[in-house]
Amino acid sequence: MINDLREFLNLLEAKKDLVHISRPTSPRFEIAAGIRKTSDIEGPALLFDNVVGHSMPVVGGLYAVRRRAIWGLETTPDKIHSKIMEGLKNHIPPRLVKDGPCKEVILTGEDADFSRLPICTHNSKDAGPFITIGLGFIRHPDYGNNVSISRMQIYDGKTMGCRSVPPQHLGVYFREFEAKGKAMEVAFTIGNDPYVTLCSQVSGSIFMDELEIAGGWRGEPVDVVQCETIDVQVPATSEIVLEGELTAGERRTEGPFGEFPGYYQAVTEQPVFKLKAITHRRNPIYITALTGPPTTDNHVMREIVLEAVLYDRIRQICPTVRDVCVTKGGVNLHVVVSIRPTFIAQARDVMLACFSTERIRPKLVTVVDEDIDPRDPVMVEWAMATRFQADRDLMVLPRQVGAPLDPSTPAPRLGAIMGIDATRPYGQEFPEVAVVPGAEDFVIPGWTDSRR
Ligand SMILES: Cc1cc2nc3c(=O)[nH]c(=O)nc-3n(C[C@H](O)[C@H](O)[C@H](O)COP(=O)(O)O)c2cc1C
Ligand SMILES: [Mn+2]
Repeated sequence: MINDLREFLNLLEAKKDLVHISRPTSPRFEIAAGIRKTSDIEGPALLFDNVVGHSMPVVGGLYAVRRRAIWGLETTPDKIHSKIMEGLKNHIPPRLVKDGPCKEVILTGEDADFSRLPICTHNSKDAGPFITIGLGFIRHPDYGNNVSISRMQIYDGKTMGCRSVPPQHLGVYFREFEAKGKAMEVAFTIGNDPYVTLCSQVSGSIFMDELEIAGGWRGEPVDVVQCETIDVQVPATSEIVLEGELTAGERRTEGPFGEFPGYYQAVTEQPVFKLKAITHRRNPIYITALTGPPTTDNHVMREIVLEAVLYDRIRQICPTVRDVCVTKGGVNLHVVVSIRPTFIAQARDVMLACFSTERIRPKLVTVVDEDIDPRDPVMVEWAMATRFQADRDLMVLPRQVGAPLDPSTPAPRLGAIMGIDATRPYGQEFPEVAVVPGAEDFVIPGWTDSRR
């Protein structure tokens, strides 16, 4: 069982999927450049051991490829959907323990300062350094605990901007505190095990505590400790914990920042986080993640959870679903579903199921037959080219709730959604696929097949 970030890094080291960068590397653009490069070539995770101006190492690109997210949850590609659903259905609440490694060093007062951390600047026009993979822990008297990632822009040693926009839960909680004139206590953890990290990507009911899902994935509770200065609990093995609060009635300019659709997000006014304490492990490891054009950590972390949630929903109306793929280029907005249709227009049913899944708004759902691997873009395109007719098989629903930050929409979150039925016409004669016998098993001496 992977219990913290360090154990995950050790596992990757053993799998030769972690490379140390030991020359001096700047947190301004240079670390991000390394992450961009390794993300583009599906390369290893990077551990920057020698960060200019800091003694803390920085890990980057940890979730930039699917294989590492799957290893992180200690499962395999064919079991990933069921593994994720197991946790979503069998919640195990966290266990409060007295002490944990994240309390080995406690910094308060003047010692609590963001300048101690190697916070990175990523894209050339970003407003400055951003914490990009901090897990926000909050609690609400009625809704309970919540875990989610929000990026944060550093203003100075004690303050940062926190992008929080409803229906995202952090934004909803905060506005309720603010309406009562109260600050909202928040702890951001940096550097967690993959279970805790990925549970932050489940967007379900506001009453759900995402840490219970991490417990479900683990098969045992996540140990949490009470924070020093606020009434919030955080995973005991976190590398770094930032304790503080979002102040009521205060906003500050946040952005620009290169966002998940791949473009700079417009500057907006966002709530302000005031730092009260930093606690960390001895020799802590800082982590940063990239967001921007596909594929980045941000896309992979979300895709893994979205696929499982969609798969489970589709399976209820179409038990003959084979697989669901949130595609690589689609910035989490394009979905391909492979099914064996059992009645007419079932592909359209599948599209509607995807479009009506809670808080998930694909922009395009393509449905293909069971013989098409939805993870193979060539075969998906082949199905579209040969089994789909636009006048008959295209479904366009205008003016729906669109994706946040999609720059092509006429108004924020308002957009058209589209379904493509690339399954063979149901119940009609259709030409048979041409097959060469024996090709799968044919060995070409000295040549390994890299395509599949
Ligand atoms: C690396 C990374 C960065 C993210 N940054 C943000 C962000 O700045 N703002 C935001 O609303 N969501 C962000 N997200 C997505 C949310 O964490 C995600 O939608 C989460 O499920 C929301 O949790 P909630 O349902 O409790 O609101 C990010 C996700 C990842 C993987
Ligand atoms: Mn939530």
